[in-house]
Amino acid sequence: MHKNTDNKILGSKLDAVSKSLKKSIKNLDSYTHVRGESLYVDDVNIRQGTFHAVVFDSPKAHGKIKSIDYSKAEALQGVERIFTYKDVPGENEIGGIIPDEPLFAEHEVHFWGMPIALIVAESEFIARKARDLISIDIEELPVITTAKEAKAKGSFINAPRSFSLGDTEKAFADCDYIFEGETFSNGQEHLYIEAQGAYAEPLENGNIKITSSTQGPTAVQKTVAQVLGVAMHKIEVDVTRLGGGFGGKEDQATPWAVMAALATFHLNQSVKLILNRHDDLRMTGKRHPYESTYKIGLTKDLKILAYQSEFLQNSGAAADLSPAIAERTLFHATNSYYVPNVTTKVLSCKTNLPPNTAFRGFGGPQGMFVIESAIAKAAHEIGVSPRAIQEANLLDENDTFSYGQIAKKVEAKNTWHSAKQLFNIEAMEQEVSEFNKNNTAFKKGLSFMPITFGISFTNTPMNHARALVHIYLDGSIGVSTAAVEMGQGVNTKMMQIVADVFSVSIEHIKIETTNTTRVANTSPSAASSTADLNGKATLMACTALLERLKSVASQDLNVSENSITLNKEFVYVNGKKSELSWTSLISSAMLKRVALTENAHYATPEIHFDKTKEKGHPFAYHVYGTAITTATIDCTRGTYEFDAVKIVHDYGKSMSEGIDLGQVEGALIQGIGWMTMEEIAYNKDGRLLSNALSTYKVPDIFSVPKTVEVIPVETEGNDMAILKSKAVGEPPLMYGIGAYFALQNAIKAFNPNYDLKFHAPMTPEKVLMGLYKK
Ligand code: LUZ
Ligand code: MOS
Repeated sequence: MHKNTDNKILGSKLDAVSKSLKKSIKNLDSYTHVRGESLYVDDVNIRQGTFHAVVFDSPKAHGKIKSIDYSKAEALQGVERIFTYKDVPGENEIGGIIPDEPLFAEHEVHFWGMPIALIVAESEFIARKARDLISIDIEELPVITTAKEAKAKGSFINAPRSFSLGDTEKAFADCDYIFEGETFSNGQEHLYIEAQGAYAEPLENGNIKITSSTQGPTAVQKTVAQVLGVAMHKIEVDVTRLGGGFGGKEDQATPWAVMAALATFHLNQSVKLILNRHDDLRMTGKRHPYESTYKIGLTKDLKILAYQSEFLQNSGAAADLSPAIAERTLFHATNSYYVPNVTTKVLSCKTNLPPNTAFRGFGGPQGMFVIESAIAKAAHEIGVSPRAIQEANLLDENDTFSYGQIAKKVEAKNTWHSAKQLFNIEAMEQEVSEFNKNNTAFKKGLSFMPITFGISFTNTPMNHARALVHIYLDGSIGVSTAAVEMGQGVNTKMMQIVADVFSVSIEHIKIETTNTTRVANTSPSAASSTADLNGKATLMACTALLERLKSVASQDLNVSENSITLNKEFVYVNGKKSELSWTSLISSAMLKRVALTENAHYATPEIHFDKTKEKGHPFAYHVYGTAITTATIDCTRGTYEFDAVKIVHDYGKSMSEGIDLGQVEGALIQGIGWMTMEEIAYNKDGRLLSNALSTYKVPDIFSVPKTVEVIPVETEGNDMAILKSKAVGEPPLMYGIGAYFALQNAIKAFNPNYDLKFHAPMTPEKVLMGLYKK
């Protein structure tokens, strides 16, 4: 679907396209993936006698547990034991930010799908059969499913947060236009291809090894230790790779690993727990639905002078990562715009849904959707193109974000104007208006979507990583970091760094599994920061080893250290190849008893944030970009297609064109899915209705835009990014927001009386209602 950019369109601008993008390396995993040889949790060679586990979960969203009868299940042949909260030797508590989440329900249940017990049996089949034999009596309590209801009842996770800049109240008095409204964006199912799972095995002395499909090995280790009441060093967590995470395994891979470990702890036998798709959909949290209100004030020349919004986050039944996600919503509430007077507030509303969690963008997309809605509303009422308002307010160098950070190396205008020029916006608009003039049964719409996304964990103390690099005596290299490979290609990037520093071919390098005994106290692989943080640590470790090797070479060749470089597996002196090869150099270092192992620690410099003032400099840098989306709607059916999404994206100096383009395309489609088709539905009793892929529609190959064009903008990159290649994981998801507004503009072309609604996803049903609503 990616089309190489036509040289004619680019013309002389081609030179402006980043030259470094020529560098292209295949994703390391591509070979084993296509051969079906890549290893996941379910592929672990299980020990003889391994038990299999299934979770028994609540069949009601809220209530008091009156009684549970396990006797029939326990009597089933092949059932080993059923574990409940009574079997927890340490704390029955898994909450990461706030301790408000039991591993197993004790006397009350708070969401439909809340774990109550773990059935351990000889086979998964038997455990499932046993689950059907458990009877439970629950006295039902009132169920809250929406954030608004929770707010009305005063049901919150924690205290609200609020950011402000300037004097919003006063500024509204100076505005020529003021508009208010409300928006809704729904949740989103992660739908990682590999469901949640873990395999626990007993080692000697009560130690336990866990293979987990987690983005956060340390979170698993810490929580297992806490629940079992043992020290962290008794627990080893190992991760080879995940079949996708998208944030769904940042916190919510933990309970399953803990349960498997708990059973192993008691039985001294290996235990495997892998959720099937239905259990996973029902028991795990998703992207947070948000109900929000906005007030936007503009001057006659379309400058946004004041902006106010209140975000109601549907957090679900426990905090999970909700407070951090709420915070990121505030950080991105003004997207790519400079607004001098801003007041934003977020309330994490406690409901009886599964605890909602991290999902690519981490609350940022929800915040951006609201200001884009406010701009669309203002444009509609004033009678200008939304684009005119967007363009008049783009962020500039040295503008201040509402959280106090000063914008530097801003590419908002650059990507915007490059997109207009490179994609020939006049021709695109002409085509849309001609089409709309000549067609009644079909209409086209076009939208612009600029993005600005902050890179770093918003929680400053999480921004660190380590790398452990061994050079073995034959010259081969083993690299361990905290980075978890989940399909994003981070292992390939780590390998590139090592190959670059030592100038050796990738055949010499192995990226090890992510393991808490080799790299400890890690942050999860999240926040788009994994390659930056772990890459910087890897670079530091390799550079320290290189210095040592240069010293060895200078002794062997009797030349100064400064004259030495490594090039294609040979030592060069003053740029000239010597006889000393990489492998001979390593042998020599061994004979000289030089340490060939290095451990490095990287902590992002400069960042800080003061929560008491809600001001600081939380992000190492920002990623920018602009997408132009065109859509065609079928005005008889309400169905639609995306003709094209054309993007100018700020990759910095990409390390790998293929991998980064894959991230942009994947994120874009995931964003379009969230905005246009993926419809999470719970009934008012809190039961998930969209509980299978027959009722939860995700984008397939037919819903992908006919053209996706991504042009890298020439930027210097950023020193805080690894090798000046900017983080790419999350930012492009937000291009998908443009899909909503392209559809909305197409509806307006058909029905000029359309009363704008900001209620995502924009499903065909909603398009149809918009087309014919008077
Ligand atoms: N996870 C997290 C994240 O714990 N903190 C963050 O700031 C974040 N941002 C994006 C995605 N995951
Ligand atoms: Mo995340 S939303 O796990 O970066």
